[in-house]
Amino acid sequence: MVFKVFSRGFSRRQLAKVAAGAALGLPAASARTGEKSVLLGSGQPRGAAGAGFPGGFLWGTATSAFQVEGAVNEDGRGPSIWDAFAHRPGAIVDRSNADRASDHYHRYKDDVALMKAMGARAYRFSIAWPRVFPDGGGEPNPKGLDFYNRLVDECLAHGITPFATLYHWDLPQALQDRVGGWESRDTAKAFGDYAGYVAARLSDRVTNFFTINECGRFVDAGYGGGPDAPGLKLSQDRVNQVRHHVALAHGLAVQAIRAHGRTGTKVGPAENIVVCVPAIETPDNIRAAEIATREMNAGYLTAILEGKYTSAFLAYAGANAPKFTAEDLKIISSPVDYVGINVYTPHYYVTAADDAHGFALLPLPASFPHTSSPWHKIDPAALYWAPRHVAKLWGPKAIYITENGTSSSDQPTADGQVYDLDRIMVLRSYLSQLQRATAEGVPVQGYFLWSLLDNFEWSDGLETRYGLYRVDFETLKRTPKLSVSFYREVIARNAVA
Ligand code: PNW
Repeated sequence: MVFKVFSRGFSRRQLAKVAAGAALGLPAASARTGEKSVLLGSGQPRGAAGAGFPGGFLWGTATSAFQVEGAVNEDGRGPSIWDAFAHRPGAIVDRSNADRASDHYHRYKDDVALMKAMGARAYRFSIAWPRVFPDGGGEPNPKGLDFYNRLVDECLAHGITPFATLYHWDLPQALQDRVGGWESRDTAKAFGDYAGYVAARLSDRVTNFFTINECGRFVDAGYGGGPDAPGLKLSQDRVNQVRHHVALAHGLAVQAIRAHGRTGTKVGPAENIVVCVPAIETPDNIRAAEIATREMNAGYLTAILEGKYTSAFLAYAGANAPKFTAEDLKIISSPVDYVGINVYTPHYYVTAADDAHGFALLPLPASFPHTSSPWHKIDPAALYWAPRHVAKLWGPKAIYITENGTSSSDQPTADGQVYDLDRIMVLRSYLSQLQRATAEGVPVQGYFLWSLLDNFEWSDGLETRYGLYRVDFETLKRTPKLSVSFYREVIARNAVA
């Protein structure tokens, strides 16, 4: 049995009903095209029976400023730590840089149209701090914020809800030069001021903000000797202090948004939570994986959501523990409206252990499968356990999956198409596990697929492709990969397709 569903003239409530039908396991045709879906050949949705998401579930895509915008010298933008780093010989695997990237700065209208064509209802983008404050603080650059005014207006005109991330790694170079970047509390303070400035000007149209993207990545990879800007190799005590300042910056931004944003403005972190999967789903291992989640995220998420550093974290850090005050922890744990988590990969497999910690982390076999990015081990269960642990440990009002997706080799075939079947396989299996979580009542309200476009994948450069749309970096032409059809189908059915 296949229903024909036509989108024209549908109210939101009616569309929600279609979604509810999908939740009951009833196959619906594409609400976008009004045509029978080719993916419904068998008349049955794939995945678990009743593989629908809750009504009103928000489907979106995500990008970040430095990775897509280009236009690095336009309209008064100041340099960021990533500009200098991307031009450092040897820093970027494929020797590319992000001077032009996907040219989103000039093509944002086309890109919003691409989202609309998929039926996406939300866009998570980031604001480039050095566009708004070229010097990190002091004099704002109104032309910089204007870009985001235009982008937000374009989204709203197309029924796409904007979600703005305030920091996705492009620290103003001036702050790195002047005070040592995140090594200084001054940077946390400057971030709070910037957040307040943006909230005052955008919150009439942007209701949802995320503070900082992936503290867990950029602190260690940028300051601890990894592959990211600013490319420092600090000792562990200094890295821990950097992390503390980033947590403090998050809290100051939450407070600034409350102070300067319109009533009802919402805010939370967007963190690449360390994902702890029970090796085998026994009650003891599940409990152990919860304990492990709390400890393995102790330097940031746990501090934000509990207002303390766990005793195991402080004992483990020993003399390298960050220096902090009780007042700092109060700021860090300022109440948030939701928790955003980026989920790509399982980080640890956990079993129960009879020791003081209560959990053991198992070594990963060398044969564990991964995507075209070697760090990205594939286990769809990560997208079930990550939000479930967050809900169980901290009971937030809402959770967003702020990123999930995969790179893939993405070579066009002779017909010019990109049949990214590996990406579809990863997305389908991960989404089945997210559906399992929502069906059990884990309060996940939305999902942002990383990424709308091929873009500058940090130190991997332009040739590691995460987009739903392929970008030809010579012509900047966008071509939908097969996964666009897949995601459109998921959105239309509000179910795993
Ligand atoms: C995220 N890991 O990075 C970032 O937020 C994006 O900017 C990036 O393009 C995307 O994921 C794809 O890499 C991550 O090792 C990098 O677990 C590494 C990990 C996770 C996320």
